[in-house]
Amino acid sequence: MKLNHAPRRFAAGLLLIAVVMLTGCASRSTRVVTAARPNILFIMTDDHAAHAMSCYGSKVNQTPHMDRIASEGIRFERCYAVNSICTPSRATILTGKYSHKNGVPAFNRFDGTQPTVSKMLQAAGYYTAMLGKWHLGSDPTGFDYWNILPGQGRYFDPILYDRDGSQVYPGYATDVITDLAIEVLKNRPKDKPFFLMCHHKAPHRNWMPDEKHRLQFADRHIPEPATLQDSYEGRTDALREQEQSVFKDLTRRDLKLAPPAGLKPAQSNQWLNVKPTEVEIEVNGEKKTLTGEALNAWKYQRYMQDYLACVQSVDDNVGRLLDWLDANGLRENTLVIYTSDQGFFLGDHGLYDKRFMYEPSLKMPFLVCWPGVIKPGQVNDAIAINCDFAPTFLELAGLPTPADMQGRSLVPCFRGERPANWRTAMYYRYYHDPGDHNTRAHYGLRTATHKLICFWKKDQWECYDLVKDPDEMRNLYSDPASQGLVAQLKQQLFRLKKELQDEDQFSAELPPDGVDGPGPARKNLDIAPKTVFYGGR
Ligand SMILES: [Ca+2]
Repeated sequence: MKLNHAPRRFAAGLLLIAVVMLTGCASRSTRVVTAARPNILFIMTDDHAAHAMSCYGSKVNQTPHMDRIASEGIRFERCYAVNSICTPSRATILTGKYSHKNGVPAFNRFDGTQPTVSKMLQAAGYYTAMLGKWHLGSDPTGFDYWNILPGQGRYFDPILYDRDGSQVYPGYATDVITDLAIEVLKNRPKDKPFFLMCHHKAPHRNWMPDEKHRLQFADRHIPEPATLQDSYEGRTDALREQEQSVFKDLTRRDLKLAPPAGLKPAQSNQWLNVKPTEVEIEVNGEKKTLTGEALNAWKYQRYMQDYLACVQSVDDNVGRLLDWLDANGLRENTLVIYTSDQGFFLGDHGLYDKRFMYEPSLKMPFLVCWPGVIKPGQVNDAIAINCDFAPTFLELAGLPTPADMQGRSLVPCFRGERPANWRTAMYYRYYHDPGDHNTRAHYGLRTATHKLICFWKKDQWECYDLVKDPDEMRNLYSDPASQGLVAQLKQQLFRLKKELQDEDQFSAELPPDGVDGPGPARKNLDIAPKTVFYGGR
């Protein structure tokens, strides 16, 4: 295996800082270097958009505990998913590779025999553990301990399974997964650094909050985004054809409308899957039927109230974990990361879900703190991608990045540095077409200032000036004055596509679905989500 040794030097420097900080004596470094490799606590949620975090300037909620990670460490402003959907992002994080290299372009099963960062950390002496939402079809490899939700898992009384079998955990998934994370940390071998992936289900669809947080948001009016009523003028067919519209595609199940009494289970299911064009609600004891614009506005509120309530529970639980690290003397030598597998549309362009390369979906929140080593309160605008996470973990462990990983370590950025030849653009590719939301396949390029998107099956293009038009409303692709820009971006796009060895693998045919099917250790598990309905109000 050809190895890139440059990151090793960065790691050595960083470890030395940690050693000096921890021991006050560099001469003992040989013995202490191994001990000083930081613990890594990687907290990842599912579908948490950066613009639903106050440290990213949210207009809709406050996340004080996540903000604590940002204020004590570093907030990345430009961290992007290379394929904005759950399973592919998880495969990319584990392998440091794009979908066309790790074999997971859509909801297909991950081949766990391939090299992963968890295997490399484990071999280097880390205690490795994985908890919560895995969603890769095959069972985890490279972890000393794992306990995961089958498929999507459920919000209430979740089932998790490990090597030995499955168990129902009474309670709310976000609390349960945090409890389990604390248990793992308590029981870990103390003579090794740990790498813990703590993956929450929340705030994934269908956004089911616990009662405490639901009530916090139940009567709150959530401001609408400026692009909620986007008419898609000047854009390609893709926006008009998608089926992830807040107004048109939320089902009664998503909206938590209660099925009429007396329906048989199959009928009830059918009723819940309807995308309603009228909804009866009750206000101050009076029944009222909503249609048209009033119903649209109500759907947005219900969606966002539930989504944000799920996020709030995550924020509380992030606080619990940080407090636990503090109380147990682990903060100083634990690097904590908070991220999400991709972004999400919060009514932006009238949408929910992700998939598209537009900013709300492309952008991942990425916060890192490591007290004493990472200077507090930093904001970094280097273009980072989820392929970078694995090389980052490896450098923290003093390991080089294998040459076939497609990301670079972000550790220099933690120190406020921008390494020479850092990428000036990132490449994106989405495959799952038509998928669950009839989202057209596309690839594209994002630079610090512009974006070019190609919906390749129809040869339709979009181009945006992200400085003048951050909401991506004005497609410049056919604008006569922008033809030089478009040509230059196209050249860059195809150069990057070639460099990354994207030879249109999976463009004609996707591997079969497999992530929600029965895996080796989860036969006969009840994986159906249980929905709590609270009706119209
Ligand atoms: Ca996701």
